[in-house]
Amino acid sequence: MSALPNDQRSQLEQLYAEMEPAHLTPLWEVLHALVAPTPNSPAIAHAWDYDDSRTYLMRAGDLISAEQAERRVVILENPGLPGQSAITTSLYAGLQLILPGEVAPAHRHAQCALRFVLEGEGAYTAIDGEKAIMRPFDLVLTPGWQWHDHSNPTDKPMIWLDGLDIPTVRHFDASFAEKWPEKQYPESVPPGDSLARYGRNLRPISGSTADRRPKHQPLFHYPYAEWRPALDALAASAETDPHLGHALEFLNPADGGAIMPTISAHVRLLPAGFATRPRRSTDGTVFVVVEGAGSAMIDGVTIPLTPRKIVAAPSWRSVEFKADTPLVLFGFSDKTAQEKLHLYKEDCA
Ligand code: GTQ
Repeated sequence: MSALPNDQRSQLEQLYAEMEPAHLTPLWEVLHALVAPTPNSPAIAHAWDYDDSRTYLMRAGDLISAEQAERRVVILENPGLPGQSAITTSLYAGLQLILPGEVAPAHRHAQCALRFVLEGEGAYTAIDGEKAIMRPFDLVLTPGWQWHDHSNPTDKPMIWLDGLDIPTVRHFDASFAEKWPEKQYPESVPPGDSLARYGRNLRPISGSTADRRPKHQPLFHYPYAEWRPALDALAASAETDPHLGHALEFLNPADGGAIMPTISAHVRLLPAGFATRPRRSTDGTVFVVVEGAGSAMIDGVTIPLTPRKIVAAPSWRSVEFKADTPLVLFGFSDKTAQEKLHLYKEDCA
């Protein structure tokens, strides 16, 4: 809105004051903030050091059990979104700890979750009674409304990064959640069953065991042992993309689309010495360093990258990565949700 003469301004202010008790407000004062010419996320670029964050998580482990907490998680809260339990405008992230012998009890909720394993080996998430036994840098999904409990039968702590669409579901006021009456949902099939059926670009044809999993979401475990060699194979056969390096998206084999309705996830490999060209996209993204060293530059701010560092890159901020050694990153965002709404945009310089 252009500047207004004082007299007009004071009469308008009088009108606003009288409108306010009727819960009416003037669009013209806020139009350009509401219908912004380009995205202007309140989220800010931020990085969490794993070892520092882990110290607090382990202290929580001394003070509250997984069962008491239901989920013992330290939330990674974006400094630009205080009090919102959000790492980007649409996504939530947290570090979850399961100590030896603990069970995080079975529940289900409308929200979709992913787990990206950061420490420990041999604990499992059970989804509708099927265990996914977790190893470092495995990706494990909990699609919406599926029963899940987490257990650690090993003698070492198990820690993973949770990524959920909590702010998205909150935006739509569509949250539902239920607890299962027992600690664990009854085991229904052997561990790894769905990976064997749907994880090799194959699927059962028919028969009584063909449809154990929901048709739209048959696979929920994407092991590091499979995705890491896939990145090397891609690097050996394809040119390096100037904006992404060598990048592969995790797919839902049911439809060839993103892993879950609201969350997309990918991995990328940047060869040693490689620097990406600047790129921005409307999907605020959470990155996790899997291996290597280098740096991220987000809107001109340099963030050193070391293993297990977690970085939030908000919507439409210019992102560049530089690899000092071969650098492997995992990333997740709301890209698939934005695509469904015809909102997604990217800009590669
Ligand atoms: O493991 O089910 O970080 O329900 C937040 C909410 C994890 C879970 C979180 C959850 C979970």
